Formats: sequence, structure tokens, C-alpha cells
Amino acid sequence: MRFVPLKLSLSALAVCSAFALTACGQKEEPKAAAPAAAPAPAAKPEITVKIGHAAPMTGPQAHLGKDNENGARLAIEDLNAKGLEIGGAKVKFELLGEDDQADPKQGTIVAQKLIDAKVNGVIGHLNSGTTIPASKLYADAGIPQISGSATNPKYTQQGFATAFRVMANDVQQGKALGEFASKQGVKTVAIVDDRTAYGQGLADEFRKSAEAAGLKVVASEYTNDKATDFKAILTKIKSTKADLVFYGGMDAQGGPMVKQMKELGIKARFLGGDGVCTPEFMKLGGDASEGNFCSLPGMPLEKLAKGPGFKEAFSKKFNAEIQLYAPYLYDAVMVMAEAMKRANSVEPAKYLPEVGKTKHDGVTALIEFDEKGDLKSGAISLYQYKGGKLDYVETLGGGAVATAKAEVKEAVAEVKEAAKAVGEAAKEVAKEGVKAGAEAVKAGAEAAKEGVKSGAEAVKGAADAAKAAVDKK
Ligand code: ABU
Repeated sequence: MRFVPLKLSLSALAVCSAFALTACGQKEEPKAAAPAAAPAPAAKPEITVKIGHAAPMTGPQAHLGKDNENGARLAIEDLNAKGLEIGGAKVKFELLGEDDQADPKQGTIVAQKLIDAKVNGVIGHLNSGTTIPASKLYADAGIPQISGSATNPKYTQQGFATAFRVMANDVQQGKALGEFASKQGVKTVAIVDDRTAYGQGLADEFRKSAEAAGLKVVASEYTNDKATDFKAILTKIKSTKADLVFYGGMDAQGGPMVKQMKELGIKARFLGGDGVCTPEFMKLGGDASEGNFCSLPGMPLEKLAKGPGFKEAFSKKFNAEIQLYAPYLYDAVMVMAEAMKRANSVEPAKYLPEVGKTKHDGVTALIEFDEKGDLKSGAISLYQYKGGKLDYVETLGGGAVATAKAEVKEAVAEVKEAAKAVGEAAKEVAKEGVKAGAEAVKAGAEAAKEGVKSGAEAVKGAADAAKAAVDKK
């Protein structure tokens, strides 16, 4: 028998009763079908979003590559823990890591690999020397790329709509470093760089700023990002009696360089950029690091609202201290995921326009991009190597307002803390007062009891005496 839906059967009955009952055939009374069980809600489809990551995972910068990857990995775990839905599907983020060996050619090879793997976006690369050539490939493929560490300005100056970075660049950093050297009373400087896009670019920006501040460049020397022996160039520098050696390059060279400066009896101070502002630099440089200076984009994590929490989560997860850019990589992944959420799509072409509209309250800063894809008002902070730690000195450049805000926030927190302490103390005093009052009342009651007792005894004594007097009579 053909299934007749209940709704139709009832309509048919109504028609039959209104017109010609017989014509409808009374023997064929339609039966109501048993109510069907409500269909189970369709399971949400699941999609995997592939986030490409590229950095040197081998060679002298492997520790920095790992640090970057860990920052991105932590963000991906946090996103997956939230269980995001985008475009009606459950989203699982996955990190696809590649080792570009800090080599520009290898950088383009792994970029093509990530494109072929159909990544939804790329976080990286670590080095400016790999990020810049790879950015052309990502731009041609329409894949959004956010670097959390490449600071050479050229990366975002090529006109690629796909290129973004979440920290200040080396125009800002070089300027701040030149101004800082001048403030330290430096008059003459020797400049060394590692001939990479980053090292050379930063050294050039530093030179411009230092000369503008009236410093004299008395030597310019070069090395490379694999070198370990700098005695030849340092010996030349020693003869110039420069007040300062500025190094544009990474910690794997900067650490041994500062150590060899000490061994050669060079009295000059050492100053470098973010590439040497790491725990690894101090490990390699040993005592010779002590008292020297370096800079980092952004503000110290301790001064940022989400910084200490990130630091704690990072060390708990990886049992390691942050080397350099892990928090920026974390923010870069979050910026990408938020753009996908706003676009309600993980397709690169659909969410790319949203990346440029970012306003993300990240671990490292309030992230907003300018028309080139650079961070608006990026700050540069100066640090001194002290007792194996990076001691914050000051923040220069575009982040002055951010610094002031952070300091005000810190002061407000301190005042709140003090007010809380005063409140606690007042509570304690009140508690003590009540306790003392209660003890006084108890003592009064005891005394009254004693008084009543002795009164009663006196009355009894008087009664006894009266009775004895009566008996005598
Ligand atoms: N920013 C320092 C390290 C990465 C780079 O720009 O090459």
C-alpha cells in the first residue's frame, strides 16, 4: 500500500464529507501513518584548515625556528580547543611546517610546496631573506601571508595584497637604535652586518639614524649568517678605537662575536637588533654579553595585559623559555583565524580582505594594519643584558602611546591592589575590635556573677546572724 501522508489524508476526508461521501469510497478510509521519529539533526560537516609555517628548523637558527613554530602551535591548539565553526562547518586547524633553512632559494622551494599542499594561509617565514622572495609566490597564488618575525621593510613595500606583518619593521628599529646609541654618549661606531636582507637592511637603517644624530661611522665590516670566527674583522675594528660595535645579524653570530671582542680586549660596547636580543645570545656570549644592549619590536611581555599569561602557558606547554618571536607567531595565527571567522570562510580569496581590516587585541599589541600590511604604530624597546636576563630599559618610536597606556594600566592595577590591602587591614582591625568587645562583655558578666554570688553570701551571713541573735534571746 502506498504511503499517504497524514496531512493529505485529512484534506481528502474533509473534501469527501463536504461533497460526495460515496464517491470517495468509504471502504478505503485512509489510515493515519504512525508519526515518524524526528529526523536526527544532520552532523555538522568538518573541515581542516591548513596553516603553512616556514622557518629554519635546522642549522644555526633552528632554536628560533622552533620558537616560532611553538608560538604558532600554541595558537592552533587554543583555536582547536575553542571548537570554531566557520561557514556552517566545524573547523580543525592544522599546522603544516616546512624547514626553509634560512636560505632564500630553499624559502621559495618550501613556499611552492605549501602552495601545492593547498594551505589556507601562511604564517612566516622567519627570516626577511626567505620571506621576501616567498611572498611573490604567495601573492601569485592569492594566499594570505602573515610574518611574525621578518622585519625588513621591503616585505610589505612590494605592493602585495597578501603580505602582512605583526611587528614594527627595521626602518623603525634602525632609527630607534641610532637614537639610543646617541643618547648613550657614543661618538664613534663600527658597523658589522651578515649580508642577509635583515642584517644588512637593519645596519643601513642604523647607519642613517646614527649619522643623523651626529655619530661617526669609523668602520664597516661584513660577515655571513654561518660564520663563527670574527677575529679578523674585530682586529681591524680594534684599531679604530670605536666606542660601539653595532651588529646587524642573528644571535648565532652575535654571541660568539661579543665573546671574541672581550678576548681581543676590545673596550667598545656592543649593540644589536632583535636578531641578537635572545637568551641564546647570552648563552653564547657568556660574561661578555653583560651590560651590552639590544632592541626588540614591541613592548616587554610583562608590561602587556596578556603577556604574563602567554609566558606561563608557553613554558608549561613546551618546558622552554621564549627565545624571540613566539608570541608574535601566536598573534599572527589568531589574526588569520579571526579574519576567517569574520568572512565566514576559510577560502583565501574570501577572507583575505578581512585580514586588512583586523583589529585584534593580541598578546603583543593591539594589531591593526596600515595600507601596506605593516603594523600601525609599532613600538621598539631597548634592553640591557644583565645577569643572564634581558633588562628592560625604555621604549622608543611609535609605541610611546602604547607604553604610556601600559604604564597607566600598571599604576591603576597597583592602586587597586593597595586599596584591596587597606580594605583587608580594616576588616582585620574591625574583627579584632569585635573580639576585644566580646571578651570585655564576657569579663563583665563574670564580674557581675561574682558580685551576685558575694551579695548572696553577705545576705545569707546577715540572715544567719539575725537568726543566731533571735535564738539567743
Ligand atoms: N627580524 C629579525 C629576524 C628575522 C629577519 O627579519 O630576518
